[in-house]
Amino acid sequence: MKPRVIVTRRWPAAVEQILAERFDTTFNQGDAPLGPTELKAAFLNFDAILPTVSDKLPASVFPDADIRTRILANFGVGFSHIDTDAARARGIVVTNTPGVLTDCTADIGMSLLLSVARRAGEGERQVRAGQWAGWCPTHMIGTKVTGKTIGIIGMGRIGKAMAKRAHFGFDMDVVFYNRSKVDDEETRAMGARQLASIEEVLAASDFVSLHCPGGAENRHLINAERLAAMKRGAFLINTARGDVVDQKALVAALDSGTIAGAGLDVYDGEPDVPGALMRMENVVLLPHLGSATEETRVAMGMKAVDNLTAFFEGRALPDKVV
Ligand code: 8YV
Repeated sequence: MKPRVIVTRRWPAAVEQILAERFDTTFNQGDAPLGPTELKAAFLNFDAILPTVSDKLPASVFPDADIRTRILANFGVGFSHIDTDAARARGIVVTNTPGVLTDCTADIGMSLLLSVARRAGEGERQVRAGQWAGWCPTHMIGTKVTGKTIGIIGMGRIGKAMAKRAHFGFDMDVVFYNRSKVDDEETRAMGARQLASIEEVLAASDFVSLHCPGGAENRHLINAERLAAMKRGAFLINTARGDVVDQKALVAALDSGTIAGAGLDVYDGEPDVPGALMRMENVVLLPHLGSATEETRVAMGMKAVDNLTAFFEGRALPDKVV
């Protein structure tokens, strides 16, 4: 008997094909996100659930008895949408897909940084609206990127990839905050300096880029006080998780000129995006595209397949988080 597996959203076709060959797989043909009732039922009926960031899995969705599910093989590196304590308490294993989305997420981070500094979104809107009156020396003046200082909050794989692009591509100085000490070949090669506090990084940086996990531990890590600690004229880039930033405080800081702009790929409560942000010209808004390339999405799916296959063959799990 093949294990019963449910894939909560559509995945790249090549990966779905392998899943269908190896497992008794149920796909979500309509691709609509599952609600709490459907997710709860999935725990009772499937040996494995393959969720994504669009599946909210708080403790209340985990049934207390008759659970069939033994593994949540998450499609994505971030897993703050899963209550890992609830999983652990029920003996459910959780895996993720690190490594394969590092470069593409950093690329989107850099795209946001460049777009907001050089007013690319605003410029594109002007051209498309037929409102461009032609070149002049004072038209849509932005902020120079090359040679500035970038502050990385969370110097993990993606933080380092972002810093590398900024330093080697744009000659930027790199400062960073990370809870544990980071002292390796990669950071030394960039001349990156680890500072003792988030406040020190904020004070030193022309661009602040967030690369820490979401969830309770980092909720509203960037709040009104910390936005005020940034340089006036600095930009905030978020490709991590929306809840890391207090969105109301961000709107206020952008409104009052406390910071110059923001580039966002993630939102608290996405896909809802605050109307106030949508009305601001100095904000670049992307719809969570960090890992959205053909190569990366296939690689993420294959990682989930590897984790799942290892689990059901009783082998060590490549990417176990619980
Ligand atoms: C994924 C991401 O597409 O992997 C992550 O943590 O943020 C995204 O790039 C998403 O999480 C899929 O579940």
